[in-house]
Amino acid sequence: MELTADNEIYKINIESPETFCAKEFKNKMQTIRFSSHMKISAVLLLTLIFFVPSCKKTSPQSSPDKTQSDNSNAQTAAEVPPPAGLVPIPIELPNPMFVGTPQDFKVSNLEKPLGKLRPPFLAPPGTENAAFLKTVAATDDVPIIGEIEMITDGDKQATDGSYVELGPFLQSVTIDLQADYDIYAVLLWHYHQQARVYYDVIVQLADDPDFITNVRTLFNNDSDNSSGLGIGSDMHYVETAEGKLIDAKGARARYVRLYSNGNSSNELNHYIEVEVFGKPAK
Ligand SMILES: [Ca+2]
Ligand SMILES: [Ca+2]
Repeated sequence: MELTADNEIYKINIESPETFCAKEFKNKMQTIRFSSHMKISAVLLLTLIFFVPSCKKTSPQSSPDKTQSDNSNAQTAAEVPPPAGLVPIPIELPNPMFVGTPQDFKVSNLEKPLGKLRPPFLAPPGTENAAFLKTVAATDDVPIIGEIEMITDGDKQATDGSYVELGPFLQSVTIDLQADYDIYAVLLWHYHQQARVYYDVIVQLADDPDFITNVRTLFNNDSDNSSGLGIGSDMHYVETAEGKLIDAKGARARYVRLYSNGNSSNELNHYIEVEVFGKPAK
């Protein structure tokens, strides 16, 4: 007799053991046990096949409100304009002269490279480079290479002929914007033919050319006060074609001064360009 996975047949056979010899009965019982296990396993398997996918299927449906909520949030985020109607400032970058950033500088407190382009810097519409072609004064007014005027001539290329070289020790350049501006960012390029770190980089604003009245420091990475202008907590950074962008937070000023004190390659001080993004004060 063929055994099937039917409880009724098992019952009949078990109730009539005398029709089997002892060996046959034992074999039959093992087969029944095996079949029972198979049956239980089959039931479990069927349960898993039908129940689990139905769980997966129902779970997204069980939270339709959340899905709709996520979608509406995404739409809301896309529709929200930048804070207070701000727009990216119009930065034009020069050609890069090297790719990547060497990591073998023995410079303390060195900023880690971003590893990608700097995100757009946002400021009120109409913010422009107020330093373009404006007058520059320097502590070293007889540069070793180039002319002081090159700092605001709009040429930001790294090549020879595009940078001005000032003497060693602490040197500064001062840009006269010729009127008060609400300044949102200062963007500067010391040098970007090769990766370098410039020391004692300090950027200040003031209301007068001698930096006596209403002096504000926007950036200072002179960690040991070798400049005598106070200890700065900003980080050293590696010069690249992107320049160094410093947030000025809308501070109002006419004069912008930048200090440096040599660099990781030599004791000299260099400038390719300084841009001051602002709007005329009203
Ligand atoms: Ca220039
Ligand atoms: Ca220093």
